[in-house]
Amino acid sequence: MVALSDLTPEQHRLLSEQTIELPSWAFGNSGTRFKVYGTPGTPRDPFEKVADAAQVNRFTGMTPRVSLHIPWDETEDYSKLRADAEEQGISLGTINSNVFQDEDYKYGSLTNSDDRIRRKAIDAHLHCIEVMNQTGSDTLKIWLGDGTNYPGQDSINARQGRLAESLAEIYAALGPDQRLLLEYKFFEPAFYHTDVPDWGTALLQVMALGDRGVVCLDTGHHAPGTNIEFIVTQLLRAGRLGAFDFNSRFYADDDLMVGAADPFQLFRIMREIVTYGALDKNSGVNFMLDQCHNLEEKIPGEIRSALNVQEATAKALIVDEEALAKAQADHDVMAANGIIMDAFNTDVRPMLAELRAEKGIDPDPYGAFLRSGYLEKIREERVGGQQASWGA
Ligand code: AOS
Ligand code: ZN
Ligand code: ZN
Repeated sequence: MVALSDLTPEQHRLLSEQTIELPSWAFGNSGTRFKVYGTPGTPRDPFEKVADAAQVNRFTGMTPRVSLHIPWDETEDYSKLRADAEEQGISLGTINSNVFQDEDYKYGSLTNSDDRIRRKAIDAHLHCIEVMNQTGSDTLKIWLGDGTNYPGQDSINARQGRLAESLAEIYAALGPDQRLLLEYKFFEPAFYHTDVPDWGTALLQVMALGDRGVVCLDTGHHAPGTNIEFIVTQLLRAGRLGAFDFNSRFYADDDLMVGAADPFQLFRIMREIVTYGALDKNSGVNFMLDQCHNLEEKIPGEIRSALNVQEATAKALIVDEEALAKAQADHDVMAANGIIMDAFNTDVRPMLAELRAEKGIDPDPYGAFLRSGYLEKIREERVGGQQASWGA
């Protein structure tokens, strides 16, 4: 066990200031291609999604931003949405574009050889930038479903060229304080080749844009067995790790609660973040969730996920650095690994309960939310909640 008083003031500050951004779509209904199960009380519009996100922040004290998805969260009045969020103690974060749910994008969006369709996809991003200007968002996140299913279907090279040109036009429309965050994913919906399949492609594409081009690492977007923490360090070293989309996977892009499938992997990722000095809120790395709660209640699912990241972070912070440095210098493999495992196996939950008490929130966020009566209230008030997406 470890107590808050065991931490250095710097460790204490980092833990206390850590924030996680919530995805609006996690509050909507979602499912697989087989079935979407609804949850009573699901939000019917972006205002209700914001209200639910504010609840997660109220009980965890660490999720003060919510990402929007355009057009799923399209509204007439973004300044009202912004004011509503602020009134509830949160802000509107990253804006996610969507160029994967329109018939026109069947053969690609920003990579499409048809000028009309490519124009439409670029314009959809320019619209997202207009939204960002109203919501006060500083990041445009782009994930593309673009790719092909069969060799010969299209030229991989030509598509990379069109992608670069499209991104350059979008990047040029960003304000000086806005970033372009490009997300990669190795497959799905395309099965032969994907146009942004890996961190190398994403990195090359954003480096060609300029300093405000960064990469989003979604933990579920890698082949099984990939050493994700290695990629984290590579992107940090390049100064281009813009954000995480945290979630868990057992198979592919499962979008399950982060820390549910492999808490040790999450710990190893946070360990790279901590040792690189990238936990600080000014590091430029945004810690976001990208999850879908198909079976579980959505707000409790988001609360559990935030707490899982917080626990992994605390464990990454309490590693005995001095002993580890000595073991590494001595090439004492067993000792070094033992020190890391000691931290991972430490129960940090009582310390985090202390941290919450210090912030004036309930030490048990999950239980406190269930006791609050909010779920019962929205189940009664909201009828016919919104679907988030297919396997987002
Ligand atoms: C898709 O697989 C990606 O993970 C996206 O980050 C994300 O889920 C999407 O923007 C929501 O549609
Ligand atoms: Zn994602
Ligand atoms: Zn995904």
